[in-house]
Amino acid sequence: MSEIRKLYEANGQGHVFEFYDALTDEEKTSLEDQASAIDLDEIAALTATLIQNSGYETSEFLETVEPADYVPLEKNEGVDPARWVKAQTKGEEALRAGRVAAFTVAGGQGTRLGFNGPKGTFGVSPILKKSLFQIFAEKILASSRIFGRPIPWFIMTSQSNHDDTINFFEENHYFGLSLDQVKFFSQGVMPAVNGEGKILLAGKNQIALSPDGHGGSLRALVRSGATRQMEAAGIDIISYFQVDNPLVRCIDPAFIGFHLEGNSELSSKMVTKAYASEKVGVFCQSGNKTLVVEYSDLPNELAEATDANGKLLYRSGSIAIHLFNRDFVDRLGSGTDKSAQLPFHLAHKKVPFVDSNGKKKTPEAPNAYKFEMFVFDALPFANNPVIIETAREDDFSPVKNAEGIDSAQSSRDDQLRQFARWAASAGIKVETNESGLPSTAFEISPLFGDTAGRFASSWGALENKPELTEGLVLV
Ligand code: UD2
Repeated sequence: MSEIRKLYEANGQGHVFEFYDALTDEEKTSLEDQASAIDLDEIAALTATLIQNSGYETSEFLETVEPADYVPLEKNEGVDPARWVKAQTKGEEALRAGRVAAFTVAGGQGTRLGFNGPKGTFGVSPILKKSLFQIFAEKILASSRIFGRPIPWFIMTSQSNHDDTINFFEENHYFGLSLDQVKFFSQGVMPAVNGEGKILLAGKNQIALSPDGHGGSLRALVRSGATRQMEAAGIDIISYFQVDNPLVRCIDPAFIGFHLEGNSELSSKMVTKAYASEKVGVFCQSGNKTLVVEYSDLPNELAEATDANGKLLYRSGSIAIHLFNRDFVDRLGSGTDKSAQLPFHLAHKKVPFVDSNGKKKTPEAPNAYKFEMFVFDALPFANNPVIIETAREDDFSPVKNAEGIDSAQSSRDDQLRQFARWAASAGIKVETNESGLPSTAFEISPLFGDTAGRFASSWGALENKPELTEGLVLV
């Protein structure tokens, strides 16, 4: 019996090799490789703490929790605009010095959207239906041109969408980026287990594996060699964003400036929550630690509490836009510092499996537990975390659902509203409804202008200014 099989037997997971003897040599090797990559002690510990003790411990800090501090937006009353100008300048310097890389987590399965393919390939722009990846690529290209340095872009995929993602970039010639500017790596996996902690088989030679959450990106950045490549290129700041948000400013100089000024290891953007029950995590403070409390963990009385001005007290919504210091990613992602490990969270899901007779079963109710890490759980380990406010309309309109809130439609409308604001501020007459939605649908490429100011200067430089007609695309 192979060593790995013995280890599984000794750990009460021998059933993983139940069909082993009937497998081909190739299948045997594949199963052994999958099995070797799993840390059985970790699975046993997670089963004992998370499944059998039912619960991720949030109650302790809730006794001492307070809203986290943040830098309010420049336009808010009482804010010194010079602070923002200084941050902008500092961030621009860092960009000109080539210290920043863009990083997208794109390993999620996108089940809620019901789209069959890597989510980044989903078309979202109003007229051209540009994919999320193309929009990010053009924003990164625009920043690269402005700051005179090709900004590297790291993309984390998962095993199931890795090849399709790379093929998409190849077919589209990297959207104008150079081939060596875009780097892909796949995130880690965790096995699904049943209520007793037994690892499930997805096939006779296949363990039921799923991505280890966006928090797995820290490990994956280190394991893939990405942080070493960054170090070699002189990059010490990683601009992190999710694949689902076409409005995100992939590279934001002022944010970078605040991060540097605060000597922060991990900085985050917040938006004021639209309403108490909005499904975003909330930035909180507990003692000297900053953390994000997921909406599902925030008790109603805290979610609904208001301050003296009637504003939500816990209003700092996390929109999953962060800046990481490369050193900090190395510290957490390498796993060498045992006191700084991201916790796993539990998801109870329907996972198809092979039963002990070798029959494939598709469960109708959740039958399995998956383990995922969340990237914002790195916050309590970070020195001097900085949180800045951002205008939702300039940074956040994710595509998560097939319809309704956070759908392709709502995100398209938000993109149109942004284009209309930029056009209006450049002196173009744009007819809008009371929500700011233009009556004429048009599109602005990030390469024409990626901010109101740069749009205005490109527009000003046009010799023959086109009419703002339905379907106009400014490239
Ligand atoms: C996330 C946050 C929520 C809020 C919101 C903003 C969590 C638990 N909640 O909600 O607080 O900030 O985003 O949009 O994160 N991904 C991977 N690998 C994985 C899992 C996810 O790369 O294993 C990526 C995925 O491709 C996507 C992002 O992480 O880009 C977010 O994942 P999600 O859709 O599961 O997060 P969501 O909407 O529940």
